[in-house]
Amino acid sequence: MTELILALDVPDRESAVSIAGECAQYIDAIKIGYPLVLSEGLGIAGDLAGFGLPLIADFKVADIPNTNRLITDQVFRAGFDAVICQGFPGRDAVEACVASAHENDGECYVVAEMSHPGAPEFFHGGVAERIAGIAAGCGADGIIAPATRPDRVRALRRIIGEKKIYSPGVGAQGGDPSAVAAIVDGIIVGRQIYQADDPGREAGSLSAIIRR
Ligand code: NUP
Repeated sequence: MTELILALDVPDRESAVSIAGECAQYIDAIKIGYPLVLSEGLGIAGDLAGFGLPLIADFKVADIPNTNRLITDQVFRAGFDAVICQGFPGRDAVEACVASAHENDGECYVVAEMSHPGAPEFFHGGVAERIAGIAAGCGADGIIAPATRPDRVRALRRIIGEKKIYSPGVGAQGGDPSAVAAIVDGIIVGRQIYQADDPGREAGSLSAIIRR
Protein backbone atom coordinates (compact mmCIF):
# COMPACT_ATOMS: atom_id res chain seq x y z
CA MET A 1 0.00 0.00 0.00
CA THR A 2 1.34 3.42 -0.91
CA GLU A 3 1.60 5.66 2.12
CA LEU A 4 0.59 9.30 2.33
CA ILE A 5 3.05 11.41 4.31
CA LEU A 6 2.05 14.91 5.34
CA ALA A 7 4.85 17.49 5.07
CA LEU A 8 3.83 19.82 7.88
CA ASP A 9 5.76 22.94 6.88
CA VAL A 10 3.55 25.39 8.74
CA PRO A 11 5.21 27.95 11.00
CA ASP A 12 3.42 27.49 14.32
CA ARG A 13 2.36 24.82 16.79
CA GLU A 14 -1.33 25.71 16.73
CA SER A 15 -1.72 25.28 12.95
CA ALA A 16 0.48 22.20 12.98
CA VAL A 17 -1.57 20.41 15.63
CA SER A 18 -4.86 21.49 14.09
CA ILE A 19 -3.95 20.41 10.51
CA ALA A 20 -2.43 17.16 11.73
CA GLY A 21 -5.65 16.43 13.60
CA GLU A 22 -7.81 17.09 10.54
CA CYS A 23 -5.65 14.83 8.36
CA ALA A 24 -4.69 12.11 10.84
CA GLN A 25 -7.18 9.49 9.69
CA TYR A 26 -6.02 9.76 6.05
CA ILE A 27 -2.24 9.85 6.48
CA ASP A 28 0.45 7.35 7.44
CA ALA A 29 3.17 9.64 8.81
CA ILE A 30 3.99 13.28 9.49
CA LYS A 31 7.18 14.84 8.16
CA ILE A 32 8.54 17.89 9.97
CA GLY A 33 11.44 20.02 8.83
CA TYR A 34 13.26 23.23 9.60
CA PRO A 35 10.29 25.60 9.08
CA LEU A 36 8.36 24.17 12.04
CA VAL A 37 11.25 23.07 14.25
CA LEU A 38 13.07 26.39 13.98
CA SER A 39 9.94 28.24 15.06
CA GLU A 40 8.66 25.85 17.72
CA GLY A 41 11.65 23.75 18.76
CA LEU A 42 12.21 20.01 18.80
CA GLY A 43 9.46 19.72 21.42
CA ILE A 44 6.97 19.90 18.54
CA ALA A 45 7.56 16.15 18.21
CA GLY A 46 5.95 15.72 21.63
CA ASP A 47 3.02 17.93 20.64
CA LEU A 48 2.33 15.76 17.60
CA ALA A 49 2.96 12.41 19.27
CA GLY A 50 -0.66 12.09 20.36
CA PHE A 51 -1.82 11.30 16.83
CA GLY A 52 -0.01 7.97 16.97
CA LEU A 53 1.62 8.52 13.59
CA PRO A 54 5.32 8.03 12.82
CA LEU A 55 7.21 11.35 12.86
CA ILE A 56 9.92 11.91 10.26
CA ALA A 57 12.56 14.59 10.84
CA ASP A 58 13.45 16.09 7.47
CA PHE A 59 16.72 17.76 8.45
CA LYS A 60 18.60 16.59 5.34
CA VAL A 61 21.55 16.01 7.65
CA ALA A 62 24.73 16.70 5.65
CA ASP A 63 27.79 17.04 7.86
CA ILE A 64 30.86 15.03 8.84
CA PRO A 65 30.11 11.66 10.44
CA ASN A 66 30.64 12.78 14.06
CA THR A 67 28.36 15.80 13.70
CA ASN A 68 25.79 13.74 11.80
CA ARG A 69 25.73 11.32 14.71
CA LEU A 70 25.31 14.13 17.27
CA ILE A 71 22.46 15.67 15.27
CA THR A 72 20.71 12.38 14.64
CA ASP A 73 20.96 11.28 18.27
CA GLN A 74 19.14 14.50 19.25
CA VAL A 75 16.44 13.81 16.67
CA PHE A 76 15.64 10.42 18.17
CA ARG A 77 15.94 11.67 21.74
CA ALA A 78 13.24 14.21 20.87
CA GLY A 79 10.87 11.42 19.90
CA PHE A 80 11.13 11.21 16.12
CA ASP A 81 10.83 7.83 14.43
CA ALA A 82 12.89 8.53 11.32
CA VAL A 83 15.43 10.97 9.96
CA ILE A 84 16.27 12.14 6.44
CA CYS A 85 19.92 12.76 5.56
CA GLN A 86 21.73 13.84 2.42
CA GLY A 87 23.88 11.29 0.63
CA PHE A 88 26.41 13.57 -1.06
CA PRO A 89 28.69 13.92 2.01
CA GLY A 90 29.63 10.29 1.41
CA ARG A 91 29.28 6.79 2.73
CA ASP A 92 30.78 7.37 6.19
CA ALA A 93 28.50 10.36 6.81
CA VAL A 94 25.42 8.35 5.82
CA GLU A 95 26.57 5.39 7.90
CA ALA A 96 26.68 7.61 11.00
CA CYS A 97 23.01 8.55 10.53
CA VAL A 98 21.95 4.98 9.81
CA ALA A 99 23.80 3.69 12.89
CA SER A 100 22.19 6.28 15.15
CA ALA A 101 18.74 5.58 13.68
CA HIS A 102 19.01 1.84 14.10
CA GLU A 103 20.44 2.04 17.61
CA ASN A 104 17.39 4.11 18.49
CA ASP A 105 14.95 1.70 16.81
CA GLY A 106 14.39 4.35 14.16
CA GLU A 107 14.78 4.62 10.41
CA CYS A 108 17.03 6.61 8.11
CA TYR A 109 16.17 7.78 4.59
CA VAL A 110 18.76 9.20 2.22
CA VAL A 111 17.98 11.92 -0.35
CA ALA A 112 19.08 10.38 -3.64
CA GLU A 113 17.71 13.05 -5.96
CA MET A 114 15.76 16.20 -5.13
CA SER A 115 12.50 17.24 -6.74
CA HIS A 116 12.99 20.91 -7.62
CA PRO A 117 13.85 22.22 -11.12
CA GLY A 118 17.48 22.97 -10.22
CA ALA A 119 18.19 19.47 -8.91
CA PRO A 120 19.42 17.92 -12.19
CA GLU A 121 22.33 20.38 -12.24
CA PHE A 122 24.00 18.36 -9.50
CA PHE A 123 22.06 15.10 -9.10
CA HIS A 124 22.04 14.00 -12.76
CA GLY A 125 25.00 12.46 -14.56
CA GLY A 126 25.34 9.54 -12.17
CA VAL A 127 25.30 11.26 -8.76
CA ALA A 128 21.80 10.14 -7.75
CA GLU A 129 22.62 6.58 -8.80
CA ARG A 130 25.79 6.63 -6.69
CA ILE A 131 23.92 7.99 -3.69
CA ALA A 132 21.23 5.32 -4.07
CA GLY A 133 24.03 2.74 -4.15
CA ILE A 134 25.50 4.16 -0.94
CA ALA A 135 22.05 4.12 0.72
CA ALA A 136 21.53 0.48 -0.24
CA GLY A 137 25.06 -0.51 0.83
CA CYS A 138 24.79 1.27 4.21
CA GLY A 139 21.60 -0.46 5.25
CA ALA A 140 19.53 2.72 5.06
CA ASP A 141 15.80 2.09 5.15
CA GLY A 142 15.15 3.86 1.88
CA ILE A 143 15.67 6.89 -0.29
CA ILE A 144 13.93 10.12 -1.22
CA ALA A 145 13.35 10.44 -4.97
CA PRO A 146 11.43 13.02 -7.02
CA ALA A 147 7.73 12.64 -7.86
CA THR A 148 8.39 15.37 -10.41
CA ARG A 149 10.46 12.87 -12.47
CA PRO A 150 8.87 9.40 -12.47
CA ASP A 151 11.48 8.13 -14.94
CA ARG A 152 14.20 8.93 -12.41
CA VAL A 153 12.26 7.14 -9.67
CA ARG A 154 12.16 4.04 -11.91
CA ALA A 155 15.93 4.27 -12.54
CA LEU A 156 16.66 4.59 -8.82
CA ARG A 157 14.29 1.73 -7.99
CA ARG A 158 16.50 -0.56 -10.06
CA ILE A 159 19.39 0.28 -7.72
CA ILE A 160 17.71 0.09 -4.35
CA GLY A 161 15.44 -2.91 -4.97
CA GLU A 162 12.85 -3.36 -2.27
CA LYS A 163 14.02 -0.61 0.04
CA LYS A 164 11.48 2.14 0.45
CA ILE A 165 11.15 5.15 -1.83
CA TYR A 166 9.43 8.19 -0.39
CA SER A 167 8.62 10.75 -3.02
CA PRO A 168 8.00 14.51 -2.65
CA GLY A 169 7.05 16.92 -5.42
CA VAL A 170 3.36 16.21 -5.83
CA GLY A 171 0.88 19.06 -6.27
CA ALA A 172 2.57 22.42 -5.66
CA GLN A 173 5.77 21.27 -7.41
CA GLY A 174 3.82 19.84 -10.35
CA GLY A 175 4.14 16.09 -9.77
CA ASP A 176 1.11 13.89 -10.47
CA PRO A 177 0.38 11.46 -7.61
CA SER A 178 -1.13 8.86 -9.92
CA ALA A 179 2.06 8.83 -12.03
CA VAL A 180 4.20 7.70 -9.11
CA ALA A 181 1.88 6.00 -6.63
CA ALA A 182 2.47 2.54 -8.09
CA ILE A 183 6.27 2.83 -8.14
CA VAL A 184 6.94 4.37 -4.72
CA ASP A 185 6.23 3.35 -1.13
CA GLY A 186 4.96 6.73 -0.06
CA ILE A 187 4.26 10.17 -1.42
CA ILE A 188 5.17 13.24 0.61
CA VAL A 189 2.70 16.11 0.23
CA GLY A 190 2.85 19.52 1.87
CA ARG A 191 1.20 22.59 0.37
CA GLN A 192 -1.50 20.77 -1.57
CA ILE A 193 -2.82 19.62 1.80
CA TYR A 194 -1.93 22.27 4.36
CA GLN A 195 -2.87 25.21 2.12
CA ALA A 196 -6.19 23.65 1.09
CA ASP A 197 -9.43 25.19 2.37
CA ASP A 198 -10.18 21.81 3.91
CA PRO A 199 -6.89 19.96 4.60
CA GLY A 200 -8.67 16.86 5.89
CA ARG A 201 -10.77 16.53 2.74
CA GLU A 202 -7.72 17.11 0.52
CA ALA A 203 -5.75 14.43 2.38
CA GLY A 204 -8.75 12.11 2.03
CA SER A 205 -8.94 12.56 -1.75
CA LEU A 206 -5.18 12.12 -2.18
CA SER A 207 -5.28 9.02 -0.09
CA ALA A 208 -8.08 7.61 -2.27
CA ILE A 209 -6.06 8.37 -5.43
CA ILE A 210 -2.82 6.77 -4.30
CA ARG A 211 -4.37 3.70 -2.70
CA ARG A 212 -6.51 2.84 -5.77
O1 NUP B 1 13.76 16.55 -3.00
C1 NUP B 1 13.03 16.91 -2.09
N1 NUP B 1 11.96 17.67 -2.36
C2 NUP B 1 11.10 18.10 -1.38
O2 NUP B 1 10.13 18.81 -1.70
C3 NUP B 1 13.27 16.51 -0.76
C4 NUP B 1 12.40 16.93 0.24
N2 NUP B 1 12.60 16.51 1.49
N3 NUP B 1 11.33 17.75 -0.07
C5 NUP B 1 10.43 18.19 1.01
O3 NUP B 1 9.12 17.67 0.75
C6 NUP B 1 10.27 19.70 1.10
O4 NUP B 1 11.25 20.24 1.95
C7 NUP B 1 8.87 19.83 1.67
O5 NUP B 1 8.90 19.63 3.08
C8 NUP B 1 8.12 18.66 1.07
C9 NUP B 1 7.33 18.99 -0.17
O6 NUP B 1 6.40 19.98 0.11
P1 NUP B 1 5.34 20.54 -0.97
O7 NUP B 1 6.10 20.92 -2.19
O8 NUP B 1 4.40 19.39 -1.22
O9 NUP B 1 4.71 21.68 -0.28
